Amino acid sequence: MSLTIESISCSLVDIPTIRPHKLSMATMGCQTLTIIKMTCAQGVVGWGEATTIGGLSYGSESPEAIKSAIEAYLAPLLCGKTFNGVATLAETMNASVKGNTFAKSALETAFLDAQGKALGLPVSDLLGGALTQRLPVLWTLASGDTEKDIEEGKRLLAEGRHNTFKLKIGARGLDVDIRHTLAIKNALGSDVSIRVDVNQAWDLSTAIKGLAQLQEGGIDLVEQPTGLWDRQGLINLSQRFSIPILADEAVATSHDGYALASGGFTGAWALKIAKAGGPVQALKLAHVAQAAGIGLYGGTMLEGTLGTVASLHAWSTVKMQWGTEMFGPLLLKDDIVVRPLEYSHGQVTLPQGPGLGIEIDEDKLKFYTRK
Ligand code: MUC
Ligand code: MG
Repeated sequence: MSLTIESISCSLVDIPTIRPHKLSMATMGCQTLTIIKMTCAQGVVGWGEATTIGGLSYGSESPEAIKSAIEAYLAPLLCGKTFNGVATLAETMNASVKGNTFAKSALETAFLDAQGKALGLPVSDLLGGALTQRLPVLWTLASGDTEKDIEEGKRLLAEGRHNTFKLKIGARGLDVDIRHTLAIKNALGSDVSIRVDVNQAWDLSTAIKGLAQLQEGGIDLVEQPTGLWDRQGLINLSQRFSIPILADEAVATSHDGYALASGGFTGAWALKIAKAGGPVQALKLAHVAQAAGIGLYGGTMLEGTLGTVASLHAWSTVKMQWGTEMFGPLLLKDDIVVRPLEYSHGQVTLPQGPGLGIEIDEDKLKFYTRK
């Protein structure tokens, strides 16, 4: 189904978080969503989101740079042109703009939303069809305080909202991080799956010590222990320990996936639409993983509902052996959609309806847009 893009507008939306969220490289108190409105001929409107973490401390595109890349370069390339699908849209963007996968992800999402609405089909149908309508979702305990994290974990278990938790470590010394992790593991009980995300903070020798202790302590998964550039180090660690390693920052596109898999990496990969350049591009990495026998995990950049739902449509079409972390909207004090997502029993429901299946509350969008 061909669509002519008439205009693209872009807003920076600042929403406070429910509590400080501490990662190894930044502490978040507010999340900035870059929101795209794509208006196509016949009045069809698609929405997309590009979100990163902690300004420029996590990724190489800041919210302000994403907005500027879209307004100055990508929107002029796309407006006035007709596309029959995401393949030609991506080809047009990639022919003139290198990198900038966050910005491209928002545009690919908005085009899929518009195309789904025009065809009367959910985005998951455009991506191959959903295998499931309910996806597992863990929660990240990252207040920075062991006792507060235990309290939060116990409350969420009692409410039945989540049964799997990820801890953010790496900002403090290894001994402190191991004590913190094992205290939470012991307090929440042996049935609860605990994973950690180091966000690249360890050098190789710290990683070797840390992985041995986490493996011994019954932790289920260690995410990105070392620098994203150290591909060989990550491959060696994955072969040396039986605790599985989840590559996150090290695996953005299908090219990274191919290099890791052919090098002998044995762990799992975190898919993120922002790293890859959109839901379709992220699924290309998923297919490399499937071909190589590598497990998958649905990752987040702590997006609001729009970006979370775009990811869920993609994740619903493949088997996620390690579940997902699509809890971003729950970390935000408010959102810009009319109906929030339904989270319960450690799962989230894929919205129904054409396109992404969500309705933007344009008054709220205006209220939270940076002036
Ligand atoms: C990351 O690196 O995984 C995902 C969950 C969370 O708390 O932070 C993000 C980023
Ligand atoms: Mg991570």
